[in-house]
Amino acid sequence: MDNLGIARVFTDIGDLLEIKDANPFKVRAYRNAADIVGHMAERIADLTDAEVRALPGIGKDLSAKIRELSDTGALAYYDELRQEFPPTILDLLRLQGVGPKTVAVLYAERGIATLDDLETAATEGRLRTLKGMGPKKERLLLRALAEHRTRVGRHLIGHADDVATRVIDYLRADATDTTIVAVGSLRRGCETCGDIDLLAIGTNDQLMSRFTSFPGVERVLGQGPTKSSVLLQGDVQADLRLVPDESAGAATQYFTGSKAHNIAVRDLALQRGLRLNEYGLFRVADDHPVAGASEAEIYAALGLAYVPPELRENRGEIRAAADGALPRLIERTDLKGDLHSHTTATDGHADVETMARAARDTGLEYLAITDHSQALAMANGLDEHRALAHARHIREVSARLDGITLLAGIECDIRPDGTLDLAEDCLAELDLVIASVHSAFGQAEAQMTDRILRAIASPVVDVVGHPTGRLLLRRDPYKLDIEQVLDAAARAGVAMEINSQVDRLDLSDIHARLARARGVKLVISTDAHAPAGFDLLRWGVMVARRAWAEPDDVLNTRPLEAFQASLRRHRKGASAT
Ligand code: DGT
Ligand code: CA
Ligand code: CA
Ligand code: ZN
Repeated sequence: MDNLGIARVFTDIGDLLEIKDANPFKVRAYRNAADIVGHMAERIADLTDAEVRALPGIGKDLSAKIRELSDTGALAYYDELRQEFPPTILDLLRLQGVGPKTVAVLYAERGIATLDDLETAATEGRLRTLKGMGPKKERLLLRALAEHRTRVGRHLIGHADDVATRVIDYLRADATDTTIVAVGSLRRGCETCGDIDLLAIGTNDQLMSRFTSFPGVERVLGQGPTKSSVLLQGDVQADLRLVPDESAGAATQYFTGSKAHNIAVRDLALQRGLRLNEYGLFRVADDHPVAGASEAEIYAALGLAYVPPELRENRGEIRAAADGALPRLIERTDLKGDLHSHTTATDGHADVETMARAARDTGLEYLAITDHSQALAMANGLDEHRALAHARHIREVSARLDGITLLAGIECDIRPDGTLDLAEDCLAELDLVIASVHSAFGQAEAQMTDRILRAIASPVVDVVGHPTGRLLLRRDPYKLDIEQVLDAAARAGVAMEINSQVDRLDLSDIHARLARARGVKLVISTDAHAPAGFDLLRWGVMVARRAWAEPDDVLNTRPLEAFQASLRRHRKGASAT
């Protein structure tokens, strides 16, 4: 079992123990272990027992459990714990606003163990009399259930990509002459994927049986000579199709989608007397093949520039391709720096120097260290005094290291009333201030909008971090008049962050495109809490590409000096509103 699998088991154990009302220290020990294992750069299976025990908060007992999981893929203690409850009970925790304490009450007092049980009980009004509940909470539960149903069966793109890579590597190891690529929503860079679509090009009699015998397959849903589907562990479905060389481009184009893009391209083809399907592009009149071996030749035969997969959503890309007006999309290699990272000073897992070296190793020229401010007490947030001491330390490390420059920044909390968590004269001493919301997510739209407008009005704020607060598949964005916020940001010269954490991707593609249209600059940041976190930049770049962003739209494509000059705090004539 890999690190993430182990982290997931420990998270479940923490939840089950809390549902059981176990000792809070024990609960915290498992959650802490989940956090540490989930954020480690090395495979924990590769560490010695002594190295595992040297990790913070991991003693003899937890290290033995880690070993049992990594060696056998199972844990007797976990299995026993799960026996005490119906297997569905953890599903309830996926609902917004439902924590282990609520689950414990629902189960003990009403016997609720499934989402369906909960829906029935809430609809019949049987929950409002429970301790700590009421008609309002009952309504919120019903809404959370409805939201949950729109999410089931989808997966974060980072997760879908990991799984797809493993399947493709496994298939390729045995089929070196066959090209295998991911298509569908994964290739388009969508924030979540319903399933994984793989396309193999060539002739290979063994490929389908090898696919269905991939070690991670839980169930084979269908197997044929050119198409098979499997359900993988973790409830991810994967489809594999095999097509001959001459249809490679047509099939790649067809199965990449989106459906809306394909329909529009097919209509355009028909207007030109051509028929497009997954086998090729043909003349309607006599079925003569016109193109099919590559995507580029298909788009060219239709009079279109090649449309990058991230733009294929029927959001104006076909007209732009016809007019030669497609953007020169930003690429990962355009980014010169990362502007959001945490260290052990707050809730990160590595010190300043380790983070700096890791950023340098991924090719970055500058990195802003932006630990939390004091309001995040749980994360050991910095007060003014510690923030300035931390800034001195960051600058010392920066002076010592070659090949990377550190910016002494902060992720300053925006309090519920819109004031900043640290004094302006302290923030003015730093090189970069990200202002973010981390509390009171339930505020009404007008209040939340004013709150963020007030932060933007402060002359020391350079960037708004993860501007909508969403957690994909878990928490909806807070209510916000995004257009009003973007207009204020444009006027003030404040940039909007695209946060690259795969469960945030916040701003979204649609909002980031709106930001560009309103004249707001973007930044793409990792929010890394560990050295491995810098790899996530690719996902932020993906969102920016889906937002039609060119390098110039994104401030951290600029070399250090030009970047600093473009920050709000150094811009001439930047106003407070
Ligand atoms: P997903 O899986 O919900 O994240 O989204 P997709 O886009 O991967 O959708 P999926 O897996 O149902 O189908 C993969 C691609 O196959 C889709 O993007 C376009 C193509 N496709 C599937 N069904 C149709 C269809 O009925 N018409 C057309 N034109 N294309 C289709
Ligand atoms: Ca798909
Ligand atoms: Ca599919
Ligand atoms: Zn944050």
